[in-house]
Amino acid sequence: MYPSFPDTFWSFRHSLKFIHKKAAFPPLGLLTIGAMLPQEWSKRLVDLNVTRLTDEDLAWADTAFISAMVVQRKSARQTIARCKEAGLKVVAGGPLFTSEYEQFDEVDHFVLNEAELTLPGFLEDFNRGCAERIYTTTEFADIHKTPIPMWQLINMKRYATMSIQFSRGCPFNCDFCNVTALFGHRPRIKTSAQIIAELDSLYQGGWRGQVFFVDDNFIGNKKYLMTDLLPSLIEWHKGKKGFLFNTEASINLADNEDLMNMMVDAGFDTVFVGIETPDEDSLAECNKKQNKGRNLIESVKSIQRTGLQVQGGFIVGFDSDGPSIFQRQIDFIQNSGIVTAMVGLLQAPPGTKLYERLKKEGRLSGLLSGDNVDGTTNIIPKMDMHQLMKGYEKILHSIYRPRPYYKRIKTFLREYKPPKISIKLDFQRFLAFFRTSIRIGIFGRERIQYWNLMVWTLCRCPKLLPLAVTLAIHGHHFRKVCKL
Ligand code: B12
Repeated sequence: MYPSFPDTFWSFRHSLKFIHKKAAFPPLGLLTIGAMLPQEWSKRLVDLNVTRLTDEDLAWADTAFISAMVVQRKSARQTIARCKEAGLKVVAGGPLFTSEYEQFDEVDHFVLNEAELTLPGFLEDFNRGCAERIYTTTEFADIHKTPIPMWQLINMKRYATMSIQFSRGCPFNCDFCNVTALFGHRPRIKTSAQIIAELDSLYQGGWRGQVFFVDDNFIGNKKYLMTDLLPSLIEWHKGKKGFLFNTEASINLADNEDLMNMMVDAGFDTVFVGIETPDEDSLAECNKKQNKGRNLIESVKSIQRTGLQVQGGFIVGFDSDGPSIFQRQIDFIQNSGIVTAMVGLLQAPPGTKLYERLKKEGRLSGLLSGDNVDGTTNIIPKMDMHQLMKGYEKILHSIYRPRPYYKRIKTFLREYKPPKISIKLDFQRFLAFFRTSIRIGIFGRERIQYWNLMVWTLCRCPKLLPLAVTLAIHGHHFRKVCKL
């Protein structure tokens, strides 16, 4: 079972209706677990983001395996309660339970951390009828053994994007990020053969469209990428249409032109990068070495010029942030042409260096909401909280209101080199354009900016029209989530 997401930045809930999809991403953790459970077990996957949990589902099952992130906490509680009422055993795993299992008394068994390591022990005991309450480990798994996700458990048509994972872990040590604590400092990778097999299974399952490489940092092992995985992906793409990739990577991607070109040739069109802040002192404070001492705008633009759209994460609330930080962030975002800019307050997840420091300083307060873009935080900032909140709201207003948002799309499209590989304009995409033109182009308050962008794009580079429409749809979603 996969609990539902609230209406967040990354849920893309308000964008999905334009393309007639129910959820943005499938629950990759559960699909992977599905393939690790005994073959002879009958399995059903109930993703509450695309379907309802029925009484018939509950009557059919005898054990519920539940996965969630912290942001799904509320729905996870409700789902667990329903399963228990129906007399099911509940087995829980994934990020939410790994970080706060003590809060879930009703769960029968916790299989925490990476299931490659903890699930076999649980299954052995479970089959013998003597399963313990908690299975955990301090080791990191060898993902060469991770099986192909069991795509048969979902109806792919309900999702906007499919996901696959090439690596876990990140070579950097940003002090607010828990990735190294959770997944290690040395990136662990799958082989190219594993990735090609996963892509083949998606292709044979009928998927055509976007595939998200859900890596913490896709370029953690550049050597293997350039000598093995990317050449294999370039080869795999030949003769196949309708597949595009996106991923997450660090800004030093901009330093390697060959790597960027190979990614584009392999079918990548978007990359999410943690920019965080244009302030050098704040970058030093959080140990974001890879972003320091460089012209960040120029790095972003050189990635865009290669044919990769850059999405960016930004943070305010560092100790070094002064009152000018809000306008500096706004100017940076507008000038960089980062259309999808995720701006959050600094938060300190347990397990991070930042958490330990603020604990010592007595500057932690309350639980994390699990959504790092909802304007909440568990830290007591140096800056006055009221000033920080006001500044934060100012950033959201200044980057997502229609006028600056559409201006930023143009800044981006001016720089962006349209990649050779693209998804053809089929009937579904045409319908999405039609719906957008009615909902945004006629009824939306941003209609003037919308039509202006359409005409501008048609005249400048008609090939980029589908991208312009997609970004217009995302803007609509961001304004709804930010209540602008
Ligand atoms: C892809 C991804 C996303 C995607 C898609 C998420 C989705 N719906 O699938 C997007 C971009 C939307 C996203 C958004 C966010 N994300 Co995110 N995301 C990831 C990422 C990079 C990969 C997740 C993944 O698919 N992994 C691959 C699968 C195979 O791994 P897995 O799910 O962890 O499953 C393994 C184990 O956990 C376990 N397992 C999982 N479930 C179960 C269940 C059972 C029963 C068992 C036995 C075992 C088990 O077995 C699996 C194999 O080992 C992870 C980091 C990471 N490396 O995992 C962060 C991560 C999950 N995200 C995180 C966060 C905080 C967020 C956001 C709140 C942050 C934000 N930037 O705004 C948002 C919230 C989402 C929302 N809609 O509001 C945190 C979660 C922390 C927590 N304790 O909850 C993580 C861990 C990153 C981090 N630095 O801490 N995210």
